[in-house]
Amino acid sequence: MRVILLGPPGAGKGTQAATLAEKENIPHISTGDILRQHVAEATSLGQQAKSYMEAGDLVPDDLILAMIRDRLTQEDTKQRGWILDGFPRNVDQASFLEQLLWEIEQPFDYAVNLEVPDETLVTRLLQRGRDDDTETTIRRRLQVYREQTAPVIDFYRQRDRLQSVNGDRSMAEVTAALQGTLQENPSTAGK
Ligand code: B4P
Repeated sequence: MRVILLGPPGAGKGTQAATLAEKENIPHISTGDILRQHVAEATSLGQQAKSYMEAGDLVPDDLILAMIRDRLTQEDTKQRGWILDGFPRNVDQASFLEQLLWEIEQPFDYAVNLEVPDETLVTRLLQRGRDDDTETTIRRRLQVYREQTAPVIDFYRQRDRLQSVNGDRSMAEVTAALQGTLQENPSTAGK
């Protein structure tokens, strides 16, 4: 199974990707987690990414694209698939991913968009309280989402590869809905 999980900040991408990856025994590839690891280790990438993340802006593509190429060409992605969480975040990243997956012969099954209203997103993120979960940063992340990430939904809709799931429910209900959606396609079921 190769799945791209889309949705605004706080939609439950990270939460659901971790659950699905464990159930399916596939790698969970989160660009947010990889970046936070770099920041924690103060690598050169982490030092460059930190200020963008703190401001709620996207980290520039020249840093992100090399990072994702490196991750998707590691050995563990070649077996049972993967679940991508937090990437692509703009249309240029989506085009890059399309080309990369073609090159490495790993076509994805679906992009699944988790739909959650803004009020729920803000409440969830304020409760979580990560460093970038302040009211100002959350507002900026939602703005960046609307301007840069939302067009990625149309990118996959135009390719007839988009599924939508209502993420405004309990975690278990969202997981069940996601699994149902992914298994509707006979080419992904059981893989
Ligand atoms: P991410 O780490 O991707 O952060 P996110 O979108 O805010 O989180 P996510 O949506 O996964 O949170 P979740 O719902 O799981 O990105 C952080 C930053 O990194 C970005 O702002 C950007 O700067 C940078 N970045 C990452 N990828 C990038 C890229 N490709 N290009 C450029 N920059 C990039 O969790 C939210 C909370 O809701 C949790 O507390 C969870 O427990 C709760 N929750 C989840 N589901 C719930 C449910 N059903 N009910 C109740 N609570 C729920």
